[in-house]
This record gives sequence, structure tokens and C-alpha cells, in this order.
Amino acid sequence: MKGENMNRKGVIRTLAITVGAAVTIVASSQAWAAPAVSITEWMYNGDEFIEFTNTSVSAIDFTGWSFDDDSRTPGTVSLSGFGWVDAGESVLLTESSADAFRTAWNLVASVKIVGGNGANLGRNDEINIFNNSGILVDRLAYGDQTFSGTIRTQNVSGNPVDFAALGVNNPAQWVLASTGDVYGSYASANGDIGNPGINPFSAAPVPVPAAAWLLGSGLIGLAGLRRRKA
Ligand SMILES: [Ca+2]
Ligand SMILES: [Ca+2]
Ligand SMILES: [Ca+2]
Repeated sequence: MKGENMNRKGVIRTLAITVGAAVTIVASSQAWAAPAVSITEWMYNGDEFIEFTNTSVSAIDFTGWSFDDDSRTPGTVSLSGFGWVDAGESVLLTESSADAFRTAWNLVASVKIVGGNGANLGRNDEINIFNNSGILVDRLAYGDQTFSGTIRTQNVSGNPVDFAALGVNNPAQWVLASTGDVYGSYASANGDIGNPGINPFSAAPVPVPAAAWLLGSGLIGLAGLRRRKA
């Protein structure tokens, strides 16, 4: 009996390990897995800005991080001024001064803005964000003249259609803002439309696909079974 019990525990342990491995495979194969920091909004003309969101589950220190446009050179525009950015927090890089942008969009003091971006965006351009090692974290190459049928973010911002659009670098998965949309868009004092500092995908936990959730539940169930048997 004792040997049989040991054997059953061994089987359960093996099952748990197998299910655990399956969860890892499912999680790592998700196409929607966003980078730790994602581009979440941009407007190339008007109250020009780029919004970055910490889409990870931990705060990130932006010291040494940087932005560049299509010249793709790490270190071109420092983002160190953001300091520590909380999980889910959205921060802004703007062409105008931080104060002017904050006033135009009526943003509260807690919204972090790095102003005076000298690597300005054009109608067909790129947004590149690099970490403190100069490694590319996210890129969006856009432009209605380059990518036929995609949006032109002139005085109206571009927004990801869903969480799955983040980190994919596909301008076809971005849509123009409109007042009162799901992104919380509104008009600035200059009449531009956007939602700088607001990101609908950071308000809720990172979604977990159904398959991984079920496998995860199975793993928890097996762990409980192991404890009862012990
Ligand atoms: Ca511009
Ligand atoms: Ca440019
Ligand atoms: Ca936003």
C-alpha cells in the first residue's frame, strides 16, 4: 500500500510538471505578448506626442532609456526624465515644452511628460524606444503614404485597436481617436483629439488566454491533490 501511494504521488508530480511545462509553452507562444514598455499612442502633427506605457507587472526605471525616430539610434533623445514608471503607467514625450503640453491637454501634475523632443515625427516615420542597454524595446513604423490604407495622425492621435496590437509593429492595427471613444479621447485647447496619459489597456490586469488559464487551474488542482495525499 505504501509503495502504491508513493507511486501515485510520483505520477501526480509528473503530471504537475507536464502541465506546468504546457502552461509555459502556451504563455510564450501568444502573439499578443506586449514588450515591457509599449508604444500606446502617437500624433505626428499638431500637439505632437508619443505615449509609452509600462505594460509589465513591475515598475521600470527609465534612467538611460531613449527614443529615436527613423534614424534608429539609441541615445538620441533621453527618456531618463521619466524616472521610475509604475506598472500600467503611461508617460508622454512631446514636441512642445512639458508645461505647454500639460496646459493644452489639461493634464494633472502626476502625468509624467518629457518635453522638447527634437527628433520630431513626420507623416511617414518611426517610433523607436530603447532600454538602458540600447536594446530596442518597441517600434512602430507608420505612414499613410508608406502603408496604404493606414491612418494619418494629423491633429488626431493613433490608438491600438486592442492589446494584441501592442509590440507587433503593424500600423494597420491602429485607429484614429474620436471624442468620447473607448480610449477616453477629448479635444485639447488647440482642438486636437487624443487621450495622452490615458491607456485603456493598463487599467485592467494583463489578459490571460483561456487555454493557459484552464491549464493553470489544472495545475493548482493537482497541487491541492498533492497536499491532501501527503
Ligand atoms: Ca511633426
Ligand atoms: Ca522624423
Ligand atoms: Ca493614451
